[in-house]
Amino acid sequence: MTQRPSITLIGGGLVGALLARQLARRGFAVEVFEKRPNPRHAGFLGGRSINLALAERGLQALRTAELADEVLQHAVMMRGRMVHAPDGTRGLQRYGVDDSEVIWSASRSALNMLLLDAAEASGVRFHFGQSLVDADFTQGRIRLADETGTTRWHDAGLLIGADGAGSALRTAMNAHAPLGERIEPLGHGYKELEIPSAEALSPGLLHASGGQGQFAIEPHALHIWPRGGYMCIALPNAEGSFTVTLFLPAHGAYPSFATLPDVAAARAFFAADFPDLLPLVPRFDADFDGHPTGTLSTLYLDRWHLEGRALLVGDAAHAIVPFHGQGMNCGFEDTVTLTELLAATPGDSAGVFAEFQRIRQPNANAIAAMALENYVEMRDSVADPHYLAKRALGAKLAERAPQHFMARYRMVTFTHLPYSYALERGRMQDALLEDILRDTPDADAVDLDAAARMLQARLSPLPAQLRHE
Ligand code: FAD
Ligand code: E1W
Repeated sequence: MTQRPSITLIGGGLVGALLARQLARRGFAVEVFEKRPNPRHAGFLGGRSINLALAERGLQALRTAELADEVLQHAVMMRGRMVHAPDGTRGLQRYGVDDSEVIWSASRSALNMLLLDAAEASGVRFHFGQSLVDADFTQGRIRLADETGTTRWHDAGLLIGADGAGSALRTAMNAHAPLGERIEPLGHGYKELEIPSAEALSPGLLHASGGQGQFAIEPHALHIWPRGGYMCIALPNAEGSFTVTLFLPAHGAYPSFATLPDVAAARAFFAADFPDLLPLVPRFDADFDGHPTGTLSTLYLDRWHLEGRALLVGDAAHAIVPFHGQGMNCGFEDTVTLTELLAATPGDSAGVFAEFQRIRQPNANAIAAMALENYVEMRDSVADPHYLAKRALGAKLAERAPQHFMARYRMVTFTHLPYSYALERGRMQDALLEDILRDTPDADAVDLDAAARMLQARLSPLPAQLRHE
């Protein structure tokens, strides 16, 4: 039998906890050092709710860990995007034809706790309140600080960093041998606000908004208020509330976070640009003042590993902007690839780490690019006639020739096709749509038989097995 190295994971967040579970189930001894205190202890509960969209890739990883059903029990189904136009009208654009193509809103803290419980049940040992501050890769040791700031050295096994976008393991690796780090700030920040459950809002408002049971607005949707250079979104929480996120330029001309110096200015901006949303956020002032303004960047590295000694996964290796809702989903895919590779050749960590990067880096780069593009698409193009014509023609072609055309959003969100394939295929499909619309700008006037023939001549069929490989 091949010797299985013991594994030292840094970070017990979403990706670290799931990876720990997967590795333990494959027979690895895993210990995890997590900076924050144990979230399952009293004191943590009752914090504000932040949620994330879980899509097919993340779900598939959870299935391999036998956790998908349990996660979905606590999640809220989102059937499509509900677009709230500046004039107050709204409309649901379904993500798929039926409820087999939906995404799920999950509570970040509940999901994290479920994954910690599951990893522990598989034999993982967690050390909370222990943050990595340094690593000695020659000696195979890490330096840890406890909550009092006291540090100690600890003999580490194979080191894996799942410690997020600000990874301390990455900093230590980079000091040992440069990783070719490049951080590209988006220049936009975000602020989280809360729409309480309908019963917590006034009865008058409940009536005015249509009274969706305990939810103030349609629960089974991802809500978007596109406004050109910026936008708000809202995702439902199982308890009936919604978490709203305002995305806005950090600096520059009004409106930007820099031009909203106090909460009165922020409220005036909201009243002018999101008049239908503001009444649903009764604690606007406290939320805006009390919640930090988040920053957004894309992280690119030339190398994710230090020979066979240390590897970065999840946001620590490839943090992206959140506009495709794929950061966690991508990190969850990482855990499946890495676990398979390590289980296949546990004695060759250098080979495994290199192979992991070879497989995952092109995909991480592809979703990074698509996430950036989706911000522009979300906030601006929803009202752009050319964009709408392209989308309409794409929908017609997908119906007419489903083996040859699939919207990029669907490839990313509802299949396991590599992200790099979705990006490349999307470019080719886009070029075709542009060519057709150059001659016939009105999507309804396009000769669909001719367009389908052109599509079949120019593009190879999509892979046959689309949903489950
Ligand atoms: P993290 O979740 O950041 O976890 C890192 C862990 O490491 C934390 O527990 C942290 O405490 C710990 N840690 C940090 N430093 C140390 C240290 N020195 N020592 C020990 N432990 C340490 N993704 C989606 O798929 N869908 C979405 O809808 C979505 N929405 C998003 C919205 C926003 C506004 C943002 C910012 C991101 C969103 N994402 C979404 C992305 C998602 O949050 C990340 O991709 C995901 O959290 C990455 O998981 P991770 O485990 O790699 O990192
Ligand atoms: C999803 C934070 C976040 C999370 C998401 C999405 C968006 C916009 C944002 C992309 C999307 C689920 N998206 N939704 N509708 N069109 N594109 O699909 O997760 Cl801002």
